[in-house]
Amino acid sequence: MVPIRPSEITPEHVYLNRRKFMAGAGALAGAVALAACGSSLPTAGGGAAGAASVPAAAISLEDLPPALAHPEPFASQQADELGDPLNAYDEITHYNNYYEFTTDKQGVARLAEKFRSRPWTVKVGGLVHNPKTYDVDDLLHKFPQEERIYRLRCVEAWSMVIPWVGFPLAELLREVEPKSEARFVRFRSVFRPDEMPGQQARWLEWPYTEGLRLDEAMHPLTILATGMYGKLLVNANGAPIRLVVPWKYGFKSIKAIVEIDLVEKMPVSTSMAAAPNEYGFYANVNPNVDHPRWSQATERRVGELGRRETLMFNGYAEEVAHLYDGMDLRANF
Ligand SMILES: Nc1nc2c(c(=O)[nH]1)N[C@H]1C(S)=C(S)[C@@H](COP(=O)(O)O)O[C@H]1N2
Ligand SMILES: [Mo]
Repeated sequence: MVPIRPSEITPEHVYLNRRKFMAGAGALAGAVALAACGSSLPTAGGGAAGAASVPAAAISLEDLPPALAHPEPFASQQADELGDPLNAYDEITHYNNYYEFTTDKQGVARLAEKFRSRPWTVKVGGLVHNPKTYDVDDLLHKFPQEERIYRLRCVEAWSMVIPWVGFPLAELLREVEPKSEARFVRFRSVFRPDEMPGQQARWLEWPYTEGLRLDEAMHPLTILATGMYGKLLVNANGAPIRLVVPWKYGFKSIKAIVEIDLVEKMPVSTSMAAAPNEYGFYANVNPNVDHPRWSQATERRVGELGRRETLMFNGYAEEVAHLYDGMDLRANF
């Protein structure tokens, strides 16, 4: 069994802030953290899902576009374009970062089980000509849902290969027509402390917030994911709709989005607010720029022994490097 380093369990800023909070509250020290340390990772292989993972039971498969209507986990290919195998459905749905619920990656799935991800609306506004609030199920039918097999590389240096289903964010943005002053897109997750125990304390700034430069948001690789393995997203992966930006560290791929605003100024993301010297706005995967407290040169692919090299822009350099021409990637981390 590969020992999991604490840095892979919880980003340090979260750990430290939580300790601060716990000390302040003088409470529940036993509940803290790193409980996952000795436990094993989910095993690789075998894509089949447990019935407990089936989301949104109220929606019948006939009401879903074909790309999301698979009764069992389905992917059109078993590997990414580099030839590396997909992670298993059970791995992807049971090893999660979702701080609204818990910092225990293997505890998210259970804590998120009862979260109500429907009905759900996404409000798109700010500097746009046609602000609009969408029901998420209308989005499923309005835009063609397609499979995208992407690597997800967490800033904590673990990674997976995930067959998302979704649609390009650019299609939604074109529909609301950004005004010429719009330069960034800001995303906000849902705020529901009653259902999300992690939000009951202010150890991070809620709601979880992220941002992209407008050209990054319009890039064809950037998607809003509505599904995974041919099925609707489960709560642990950010149901009913989340961002996926495959060339950036995973924390940019914000879950459970309720609001998207076009803005003029660079948004301050939750991670930047928590530790500005450790988490930048760009967060492009870059093996040459280490995190202040650990190397980013290599990563652990969940389900594999040993480590593999981290690829520039997570292997998407050909598609996205031009977005950063002339930029100092060390300064703009
Ligand atoms: N709202 C919200 N979005 C989030 C997070 C979170 O805690 N809250 N964690 C991020 C991090 S750190 C990662 S690595 C990915 C993990 O996505 P996954 O659990 O679907 O693999 O989600 C990102 N999106
Ligand atoms: Mo992450």
